[in-house]
Amino acid sequence: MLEPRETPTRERRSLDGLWRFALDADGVGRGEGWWRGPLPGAREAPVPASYNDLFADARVHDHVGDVWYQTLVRVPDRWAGQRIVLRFGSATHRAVVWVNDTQVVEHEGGYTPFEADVTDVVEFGADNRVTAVVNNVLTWQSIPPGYVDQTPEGPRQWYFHDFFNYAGIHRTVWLYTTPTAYVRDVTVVTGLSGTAGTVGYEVETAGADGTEVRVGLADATGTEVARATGAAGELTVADVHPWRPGEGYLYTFTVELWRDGEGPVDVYPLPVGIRTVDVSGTRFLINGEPFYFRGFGKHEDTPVRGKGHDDVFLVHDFALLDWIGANSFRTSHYPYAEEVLDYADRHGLVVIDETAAVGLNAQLGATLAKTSFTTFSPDTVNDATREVHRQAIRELVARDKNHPSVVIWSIANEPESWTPASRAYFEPLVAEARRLDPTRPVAFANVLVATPDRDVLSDLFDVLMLNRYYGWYTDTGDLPAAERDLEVELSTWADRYGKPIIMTEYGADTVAGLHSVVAVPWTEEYQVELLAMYHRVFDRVDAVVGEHVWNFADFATSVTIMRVGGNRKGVFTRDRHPKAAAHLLRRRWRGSP
Ligand code: BDP
Repeated sequence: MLEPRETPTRERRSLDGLWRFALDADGVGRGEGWWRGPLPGAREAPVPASYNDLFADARVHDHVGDVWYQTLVRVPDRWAGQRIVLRFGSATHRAVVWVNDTQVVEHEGGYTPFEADVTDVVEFGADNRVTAVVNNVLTWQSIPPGYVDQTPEGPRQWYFHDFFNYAGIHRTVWLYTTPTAYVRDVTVVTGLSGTAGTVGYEVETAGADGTEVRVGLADATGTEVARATGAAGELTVADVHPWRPGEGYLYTFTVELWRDGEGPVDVYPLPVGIRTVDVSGTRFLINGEPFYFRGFGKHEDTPVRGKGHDDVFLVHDFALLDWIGANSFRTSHYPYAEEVLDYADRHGLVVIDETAAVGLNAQLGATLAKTSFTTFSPDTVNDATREVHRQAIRELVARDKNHPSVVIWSIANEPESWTPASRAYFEPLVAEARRLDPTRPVAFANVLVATPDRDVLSDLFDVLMLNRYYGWYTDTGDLPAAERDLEVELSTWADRYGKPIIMTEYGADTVAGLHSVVAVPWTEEYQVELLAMYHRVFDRVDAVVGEHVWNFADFATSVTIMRVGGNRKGVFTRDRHPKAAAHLLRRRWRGSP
């Protein structure tokens, strides 16, 4: 799926800003046809942002069900004759959209884009009403899953993951044009051989009878280095400048649709980084060289705006990643905004790209949602859930396949992975991820109870990604015991699988400003000592090829007795101030004093 861009043949207009906003506490808006006129009430909400923390109102914060957004957009006369597309970067967790009185699209899944061709629905040279109903309910058939209890006070949402269920229109909404003959999709696969690079490509067009596809590749100075004709092929670049961690060198791959006598009827440029990714034994290779992941599991989470994308925090978070010496991060636990991946491409950050399949795990559910259930069953995570999960993988790959920064598909976080049912559930999903993209390793983040003796999934995957909390959830406060237990477990994984191991989570809740001369849990000193202990072990286990601390920053969670003002495992506070551990990491990762 292509991002909307301004090109010689395309225009785009952002619909971001204040929209009308209405809470549909009684769930009557769909029946009453709220899209047909101005929304009730006087509330307004910014797009993009989560709505939960905007108003001083618990009913909004804890709302379960539909909310409505509405705006007016003028479609210029000069756009007549073009194809007009309305595109949402995301709406969490599902949405139905109308333009004027016509329903144009509905979409399931809170973290991937969707769009509708609205050419026949809009009025040119006039204001058009765009209305979206956004629903935040998590069910056994959503990714991530959850369930709703009916209580005397109304519906109560439960879920099995450790981040607050922020909802709303979280990413930019675009109205954009394409010509009627247009480039619908582009897939590139890059390679390196000696000093040459290759860009294999496939272009999908629509309405393009009688046109010819021409492609060209320009280097970062704009000099054309290769060109070809035809919808599929391979370009060769002599003396290639590869994309590499720390240096986001990008070429521009430009697709043109030519019609005889008319010249290019559509033009679409795509940034392309030429690099390779491989797994060889216990090594993770980028451009044939061993790569060691240093960084974090992150969240899209900031004060007030929740999960709304924000360029200020984008730039600031990447500046902090650079300051601390991180070279990579995981999009825990859902696909992040496209702007984040574009930025990672340009700045040479390496990304583990994750679906929103978090919490497929009855054991975690028992802690977080105080309920007992069987993870995989006809009444809980079932075949229908798997289809939603499969679709989530498809949409992730469709959106992110061309990003050089993305080097691993993570198809789930901490699912149940020790039962025959879990294997039956995951086998086809792994196959699907490989079918969709044979070029990138596939992995999942393994939960601490799924030790090498219990786990039945890891042979299906290319890289072992382990989330471990020795010294926190187990061996609490006992770092010598934690050090022994961690090393035994890591060595067992290494011996048994001979695959690269990335520690995708390790950390300790830490209240900024809490100190103690004796390092006890929750203090800054304890976080420092715990991370240092993990690092000693990583350095002794050769198969470990990466360390991602949990978490980059403190983040909002649902209410449980395990959390005080959210999850405090951040190395930075929620407003991005460093805890003492930030300096430890900076010393290790940058070698800075
Ligand atoms: C793991 C989860 C992560 C949590 C973390 C924690 O993958 O989402 O936030 O533990 O407990 O179970 O801090």
